[in-house]
Amino acid sequence: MIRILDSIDDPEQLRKLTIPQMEQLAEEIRREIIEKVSVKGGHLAPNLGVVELTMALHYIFHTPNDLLVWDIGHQAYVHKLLTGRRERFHTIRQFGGLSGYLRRDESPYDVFGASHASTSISAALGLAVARDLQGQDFKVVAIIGDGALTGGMALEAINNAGSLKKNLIVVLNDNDKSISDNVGALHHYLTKVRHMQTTPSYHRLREMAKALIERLPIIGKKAREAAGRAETSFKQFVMYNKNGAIFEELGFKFFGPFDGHNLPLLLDVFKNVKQMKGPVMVQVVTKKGKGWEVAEEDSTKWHGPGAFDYVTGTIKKNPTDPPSYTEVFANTLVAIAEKDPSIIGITAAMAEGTGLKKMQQRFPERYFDVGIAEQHAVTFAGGIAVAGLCPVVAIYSTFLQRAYDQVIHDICVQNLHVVFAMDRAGIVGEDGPTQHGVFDIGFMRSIPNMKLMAPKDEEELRHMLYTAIYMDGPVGLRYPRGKALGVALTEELHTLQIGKAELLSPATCEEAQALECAILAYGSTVAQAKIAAKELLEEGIRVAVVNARWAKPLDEEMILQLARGTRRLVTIEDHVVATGFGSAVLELLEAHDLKDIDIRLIGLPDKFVEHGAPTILKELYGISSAHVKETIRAMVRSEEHSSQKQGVL
Ligand SMILES: Cc1ncc(C[n+]2csc(CCOP(=O)(O)OP(=O)(O)O)c2C)c(N)n1
Repeated sequence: MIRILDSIDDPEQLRKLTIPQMEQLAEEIRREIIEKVSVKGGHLAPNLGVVELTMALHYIFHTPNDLLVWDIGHQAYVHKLLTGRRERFHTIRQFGGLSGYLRRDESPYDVFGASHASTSISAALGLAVARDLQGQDFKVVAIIGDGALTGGMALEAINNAGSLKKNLIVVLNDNDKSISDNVGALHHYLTKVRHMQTTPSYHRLREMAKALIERLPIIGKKAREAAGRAETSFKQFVMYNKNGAIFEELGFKFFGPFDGHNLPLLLDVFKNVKQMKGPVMVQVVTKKGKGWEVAEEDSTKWHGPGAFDYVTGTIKKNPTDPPSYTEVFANTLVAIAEKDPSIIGITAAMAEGTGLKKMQQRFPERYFDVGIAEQHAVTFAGGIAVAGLCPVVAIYSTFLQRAYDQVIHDICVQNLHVVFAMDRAGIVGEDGPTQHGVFDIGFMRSIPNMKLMAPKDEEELRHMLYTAIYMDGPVGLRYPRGKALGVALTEELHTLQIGKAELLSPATCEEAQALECAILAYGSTVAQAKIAAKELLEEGIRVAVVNARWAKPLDEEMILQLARGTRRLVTIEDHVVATGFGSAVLELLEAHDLKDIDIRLIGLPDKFVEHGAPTILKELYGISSAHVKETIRAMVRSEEHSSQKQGVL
């Protein structure tokens, strides 16, 4: 059968379809997304939930002249399929392929890049203000989920938009879920609004709802039919009640909740709100995973699965794989919390991703999901620390960027004991530039009082967490995404000496000093350093390998000894070179006037690293044993060369 989807090269073709054709297209889009995402993984449930919503928006708004600003962009696969990217859709999230989020350089339909939450209303308001200043005439629509609405930025933007009174439409895609269950008072409030449809009080408000219809400038055929039909249809059409008034009080016209899978209804609603003046909010109720039973039943599991079998509905996983760093972190935290009632776990809407779900299950009273609110999470932890308890903020490195001032102003200035467990540090892979955690060493290292460490493997991660919990002041512990190394885990936890590196080979610093070079590796890159050293030995080049453990404080004594002995250092880290661990080593050499040490820093360049498999990206940017080897060979050769030259002279 010929698919309608194959004839949609841009939204203009969508606008020519009849309602039955659009309904068929919705099914084709769902199938396409399930099949293509199954190959390499990606965001599934959020996209299945917005098929009709996306179609209705592109149908009514004249994109790309009218602007759709998606929040996060993880739910923009349907948008991509409808805006000329269908043929490349199978490349999504792969190196050289389509991004898994929005990118202005990918399509004129991607109005504002995203992937971190809660930015859409701010960006849309900026676009609306600029439109008016420049005397232009187009619509601006922000589409934000109920999860993203818990982020402070979204509320700041609503506050601003409600008073600026610009023409701006905010579509609230309310599926009752963040990645896990949504949280917070605002969430409870929206739940109440949704449930009003089915409560007796609804009937008392029916008259009020009718009055609302009068406020709509166009009553479309479908809307009129819906309004005129039996009460159940009416309920589906439009609802206005005192609960929704919170947004009205803030200066928005509020409409909803509407069934987000009823295409004719959505078309009528958007046709109406398109005509309106001032800020408008439309609450659309959707189901995450809609149309695929397994994903509807457990949308958290299917939020962003890895590769899966779409026939059986099972996620592919190798049972012999070692645990992830996240799992080891979470198990260790719970084990420590078993004995220590002062431990508090805090997450900003990433209970599954950070492993803190385990804390929630074991110690619900000592676990806090604060919503997508990283800034609040950090200062909230500060309050807990002042009271003498031990908050552990488990957070992705990239999302900690959001809370930089809080880390400085609320935690470090006061030297509070807060543990930052920075998951997904380094190159994360397929989620790309906005999600790589490659700036954290730099932005944390530069803050007074902060201490920083990174483990070489999962066993060391456990002892580092223990160390972080039982030391003073602010401390950050970074560890990578994905599978750990599979090393054996010991029973007992112990603290590590603060600022002390581990010399992995040779056995003593004196022996190391006599070698040709020392590799100082931070965190997960120790593995590459070890391989490089072993292979160089086969070539007759003998190098020392140091597991640096600490980026702050550095093991100054060991690094200076090795520098003075070998005269050659190579640093390696899964982080940008600028401001990173290697830069810290350079600063140390400079401070001790060691200007003639041959030192090379291996890390990421001054550019945003694209998306793709971590192995591809690491190879490309030289975070690899091969690059360490090449670098050291070149150092040794260039010196041999220059000493030969000196001999000739
Ligand atoms: C600042 C920030 N913190 C955390 C995340 C991780 N994250 C990605 S999607 C998501 C849930 C978003 O929920 P919602 O906005 O309701 O969209 P839905 O997936 O339910 O459609 C979270 C927490 C993020 N993208 N940005």
